[in-house]
Amino acid sequence: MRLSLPLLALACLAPAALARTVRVHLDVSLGTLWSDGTPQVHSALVNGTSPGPALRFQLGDFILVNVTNSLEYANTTIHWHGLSMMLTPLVDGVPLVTQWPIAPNRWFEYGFKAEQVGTYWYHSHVGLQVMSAHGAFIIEDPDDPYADEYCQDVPLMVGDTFHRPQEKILAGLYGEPFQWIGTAKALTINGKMIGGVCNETEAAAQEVSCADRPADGPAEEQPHVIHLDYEQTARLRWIGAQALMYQTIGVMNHSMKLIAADGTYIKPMEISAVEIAGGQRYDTLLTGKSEDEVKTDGLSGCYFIRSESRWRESSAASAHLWTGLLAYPSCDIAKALSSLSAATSEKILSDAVPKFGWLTAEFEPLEGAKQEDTFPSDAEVTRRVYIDAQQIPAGPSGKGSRWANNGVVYAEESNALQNATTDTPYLIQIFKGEAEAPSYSRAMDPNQGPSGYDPVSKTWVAKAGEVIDIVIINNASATGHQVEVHPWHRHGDKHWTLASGPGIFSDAALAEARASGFKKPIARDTSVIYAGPGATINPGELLPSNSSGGWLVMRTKVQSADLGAFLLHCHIAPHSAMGMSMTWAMDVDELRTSQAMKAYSE
Ligand SMILES: [Cu+2]
Repeated sequence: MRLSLPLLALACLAPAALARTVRVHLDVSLGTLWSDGTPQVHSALVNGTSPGPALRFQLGDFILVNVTNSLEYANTTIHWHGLSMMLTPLVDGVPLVTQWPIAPNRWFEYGFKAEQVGTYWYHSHVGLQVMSAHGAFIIEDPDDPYADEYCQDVPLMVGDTFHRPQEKILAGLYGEPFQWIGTAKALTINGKMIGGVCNETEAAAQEVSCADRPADGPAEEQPHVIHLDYEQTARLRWIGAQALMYQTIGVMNHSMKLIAADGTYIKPMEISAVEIAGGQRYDTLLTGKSEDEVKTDGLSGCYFIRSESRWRESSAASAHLWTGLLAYPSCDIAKALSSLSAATSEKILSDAVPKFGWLTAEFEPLEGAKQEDTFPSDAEVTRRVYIDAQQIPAGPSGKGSRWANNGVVYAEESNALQNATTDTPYLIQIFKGEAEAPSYSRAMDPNQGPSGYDPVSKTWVAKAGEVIDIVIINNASATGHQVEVHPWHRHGDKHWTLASGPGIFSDAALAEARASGFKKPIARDTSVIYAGPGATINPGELLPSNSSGGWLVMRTKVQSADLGAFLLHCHIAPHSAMGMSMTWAMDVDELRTSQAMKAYSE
């Protein structure tokens, strides 16, 4: 018995960091998912599953990922969400921005260094494949300040399901009349939830039957179970891989310690549930109860994980779900699962009426932790760029719909559904010095329109060393007048969430928000723009078109090591596909003339 203690201590030690080269192979293919009981045919999978494998690396690893495209109908790419792509902008994985997309039966080799510790993820960046072609990407920290506190490390991919093939959803989004994806049929964790039943009508609409479900029970059918011993601590890495639904997630009768956001350590906060939007990550520590406490609770050691939608309401009870299970040694898992009915329409987690901004105004970096970047002061800001984001009518009939940033609609659809393309990616245009390539001088020409935008290449252009406050304005839709909640994700480097607020943006509103919160902004890669009056949460209070329901300021520093062509986009998959995305060209002149690029052109 005495031997077990030192053995346990050994198991908790982090492995010594060594410089390594690590090779991974990811294959993107098509398959049918049964996450919530109803099939979803033609789902893009990674290595045959969704989520794909959780990848783990050590800081300093050189990572080589060979991606093969086994999709029959579409191109693909893989994006490394949250990683800076320092000096490797060609492998950021965005079709026709950083690379030619990978055609069916072709492959692409991604190579980059693990430069940042924390919780990240990978996903396809073509069409709506991100909905299922994704997985965790974790870089372990040799100086993890919490290393002694936990023995178990659990990636939890937060998801949602829609019961229609991705290419049909995409065709509907681009259709006239425009057809919205609709609210999610279910919320999931690691591609699973509890008590799903097969909807025969929805299965038949996809030309399959509920009886086609594999009888041997694929892993997708069982909910995710976290096995926890009494008084032990698990690090839970919540990864916002959902296509649409903003969610709040809690473990019944347990609180958690929130320790990191998008790979940045923050001053710990005790929370009862984590609120997460698509693209975001939160790390929490969950400490197990004692055996006595578990007995007192009278739940046989089985504590369900609860996922509820926020900001986007659903009439279906399925928006509020039991999605996983925390099981102590005394838990009889089969019995617990069979005794639980999946859906209830009741909201039982905190903030049933969502609170603007959740806790983000209180986030501060963890003092003493080794963090990558320091917050640039107001004096360092070189300019401010305003982005008016709005849903607009589109197409000859006016019955289509797109999302526009300052009136510009990003278009990926021209290449997403084809098998090959002859267009040249922005980054290659820059390297070659082509006339149509992004141009800083055009972008800064006041006669060309809003500062920072190059209308010829349709890109926003910046220079190394600049610190730019990007002010996103959450305009009411020009079609339906509603205001939604959007997670804005910047590729290429993190930004600081300077502040956000409801209503119309002004310097006074910014000053007020910073006086009451956002004292020490944190660096992250996905910040939510919330919706104040007129949001979908209050459907009776619609704003007139062109009124703002909220604003967000993302402070961005263009670092000389992080140059390239990078997207800044909404991480709601259908919004991004509908054009809610911008290409930012970070120092095209430097890229064109630097030694590395000279080598490219020779
Ligand atoms: Cu959006």
